[in-house]
Amino acid sequence: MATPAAPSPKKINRIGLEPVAYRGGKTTLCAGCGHNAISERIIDAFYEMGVDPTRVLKLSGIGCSSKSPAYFLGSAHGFNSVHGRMPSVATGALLANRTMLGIGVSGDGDTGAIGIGQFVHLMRRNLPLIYVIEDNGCYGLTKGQFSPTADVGSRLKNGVVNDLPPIDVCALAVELGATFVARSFSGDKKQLLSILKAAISHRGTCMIDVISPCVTFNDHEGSTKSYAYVKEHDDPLNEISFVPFFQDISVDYEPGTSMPVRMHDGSTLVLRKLEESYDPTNRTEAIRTLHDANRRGEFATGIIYIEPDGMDFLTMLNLVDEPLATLPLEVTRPPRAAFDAILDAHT
Ligand SMILES: Cc1ncc(C[n+]2csc(CCOP(=O)(O)OP(=O)(O)O)c2C)c(N)n1
Ligand code: SF4
Ligand SMILES: [Mg+2]
Repeated sequence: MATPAAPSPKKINRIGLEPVAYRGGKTTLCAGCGHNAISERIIDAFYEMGVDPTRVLKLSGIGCSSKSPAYFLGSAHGFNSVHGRMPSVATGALLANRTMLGIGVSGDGDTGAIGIGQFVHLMRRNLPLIYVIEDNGCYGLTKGQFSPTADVGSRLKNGVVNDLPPIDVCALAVELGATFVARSFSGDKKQLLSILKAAISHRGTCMIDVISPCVTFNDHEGSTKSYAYVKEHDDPLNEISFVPFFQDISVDYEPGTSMPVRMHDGSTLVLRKLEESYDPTNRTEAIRTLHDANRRGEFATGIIYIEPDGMDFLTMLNLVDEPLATLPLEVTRPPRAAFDAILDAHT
């Protein structure tokens, strides 16, 4: 009798979890929506980096995009907040527990319209948070109206033409002080995965604008956020290799054409220049490059700006090591005698 084949070993990551531990609920978004592809990459990135999902805080506002956190990391802590108000909820939550890894998912409407005030202050604070914009140039959930990232001349299905200039959320983030700014495309698995893994290693605000076509309302000819248009006009600035701190591999790179960036957690990001002489550590150059690409009707993708050693908001506040959320009552509440002393001083 033939001996039965030994079962193949289960695929696990460095903390012993299987990929299924990183999945969430079944998506209720339209089949083919770019947002679903982004959830898949988030699942892959957190699995490959061996992040404990129970130590993750996932947040969002309102929109099809903001429903996405329900579809990844089912055992993480989640908060689906109010339209455009996720940044303040994230700030409060991370202040209460600085040991959590925060990821927020927003939409171009959620961020660029009702939430623009909150977005601006989040970018200048450098809160340690991965902030993903699932950017389809429209309000998908409310049936496809133009959002503030829609390009001039872009057309709705019913023929209406957008004649307002767009907000470039990447240029805005760079200008305001975000320390990790990237742009990608939901259809570019490799690039988006590398960017997300690097973002997990960064300490500070990671603003990642992902062009994510809305197949139901904004994927037709005449739209500049359709799969066909984005594929045709994607202009990558760099090719990204990422070596996490737990892989003991020495990184080979050609000086002049590649640039290694040492991340906060000891990982290495190697950026091979595709655009001649592009330096992603130069803020002014980043903004100029984004303006040039916009003028040509192209999307500059990749790591647009990176400052690996910038001071983050929580460090700046000089918080105690123990998370505020778990400090015992005896520490957070002054004793009766202290209150009495204050009252006595005022009588
Ligand atoms: C205070 C408030 N105003 C307006 C709305 C209606 N609304 C819901 S989602 C949305 C826009 C969503 O667009 P976006 O953020 O781009 O997400 P998408 O659906 O395109 O992924 C709007 C205007 C709301 N829910 N709450
Ligand atoms: S309406 Fe558009 S954005 Fe919303 S789920 Fe469908 S394809 Fe995605
Ligand atoms: Mg949208």
